[in-house]
Amino acid sequence: MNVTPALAVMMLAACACSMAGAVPPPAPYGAIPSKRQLARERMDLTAFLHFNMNTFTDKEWGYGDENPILFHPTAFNPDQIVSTLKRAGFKGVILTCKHHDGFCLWPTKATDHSVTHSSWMNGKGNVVKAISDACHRFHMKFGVYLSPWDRNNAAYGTPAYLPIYREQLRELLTEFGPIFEVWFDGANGGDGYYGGARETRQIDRTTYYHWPGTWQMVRRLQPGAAIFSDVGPDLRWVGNESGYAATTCWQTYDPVGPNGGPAAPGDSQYQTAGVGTENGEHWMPAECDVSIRPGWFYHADQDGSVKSPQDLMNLYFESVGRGALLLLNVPPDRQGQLAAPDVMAVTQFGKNLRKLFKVNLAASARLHASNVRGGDSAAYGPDNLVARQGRSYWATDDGIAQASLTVDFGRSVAVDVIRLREAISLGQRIRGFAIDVWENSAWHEVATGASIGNCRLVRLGTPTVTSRLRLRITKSDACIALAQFGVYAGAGLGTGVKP
Ligand code: FUL
Repeated sequence: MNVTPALAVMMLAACACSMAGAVPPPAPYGAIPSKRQLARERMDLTAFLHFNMNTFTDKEWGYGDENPILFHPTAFNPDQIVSTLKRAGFKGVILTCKHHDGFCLWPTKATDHSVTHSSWMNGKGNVVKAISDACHRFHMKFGVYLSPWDRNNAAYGTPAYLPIYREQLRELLTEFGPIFEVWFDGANGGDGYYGGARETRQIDRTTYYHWPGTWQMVRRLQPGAAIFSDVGPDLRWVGNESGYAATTCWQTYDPVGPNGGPAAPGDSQYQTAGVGTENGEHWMPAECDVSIRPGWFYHADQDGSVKSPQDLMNLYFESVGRGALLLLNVPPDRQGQLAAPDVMAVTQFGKNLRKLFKVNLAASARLHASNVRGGDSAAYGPDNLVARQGRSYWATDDGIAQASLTVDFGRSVAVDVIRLREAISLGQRIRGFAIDVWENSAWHEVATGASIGNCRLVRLGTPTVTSRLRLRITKSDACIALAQFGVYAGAGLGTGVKP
């Protein structure tokens, strides 16, 4: 045998482990998440706050010539906004600090087009500070959206704009405490006011913003922040604004430009992002952004078109339930508060979600795995799948890529929803699974799927009464490392369209 230095280290490690009686953990497989990605993936549900000039002009995209005095919330209440979302179960909010029209919600020194020139609070208001302070008070994370496109700025389209954009970003990253996510929009260039020029300006989306340098700035000033764009680097846009990922959605993604070359925000084959790249080089989970209303900004005439709690539950299953993250936009109104229909919808949705996942029926069942790594049940046994805390998991021996887990409830239970999570710090390994229920003295397959990743929710369509359930991992690229198995009787809450 040709013993390379790396192999020698592995042999020594294996030897040391067996001498100590401990079974070594599975080696990571393929791309693995960074610490910041892992932290971000633990926040399944976050809220977008589209609140800016458009709220007051009743537009979706302002031209950039809006008079700053128009920004005038009559009863701005950051605590109402943040506490409502917190109670509903959201883990953080991302505020549109500047949308495409260029109006800045904080007193930036990089442009005059800001709250400083608004009539609101005599120009002394600061929405970014007020929302970020409320987030800190309510233990919510705070993130920023800073539109790269600026239809107000005279310099937009010339090299002079980049330092202005970066200065705005620097202010946001240094003046408002820890930031959990920076959201870079892909909408870029076109017609606008541009300091009075009122013309169309196109930019080269790949080179104009010097994205690697801009992202580097985020890394330096907020190392914990996840960077979102069409092409990551930490989170990818899912490729639609309707809030769903593909049924099979990989945590890895290798973005490609429209002509097969390098990709950039606003310049990628985004249609492929819903599925991602199986076995891709980059760990880059999908984020699904969607609005609770038809528009991103508040419009009074859409008060009757707010998504229902059941709509929101479906979105949760089609995003988080497919391994992606859900970023739900809940836009404040002209008072500067969340409107009553939105408050009702998110509050009820949050209650339903908590009720659905309150009791894991598998936690009181007998679990049996067809293979346990090294026979070490304490370290890698199936009971780890229902442990409430810690980062433990069920693992199989190296080379065992198919295995089953049997859950014996000891009585008949009505099963509605199943939740699976891989131990993603070891990479995405599983490529196929099936769920069987025990009926009339035989196993019957009731669901199959390919990707699991951070989270996979399986709805059985209608609650199924059974005393036993079986999970079969039918395909895996490396030995299995599964972190959670949850079985829930959702009292019909999870029922709906089967994934
Ligand atoms: C899009 C923007 O053009 C919309 O106005 C909105 O901000 C959405 C989240 O992203 O690209």
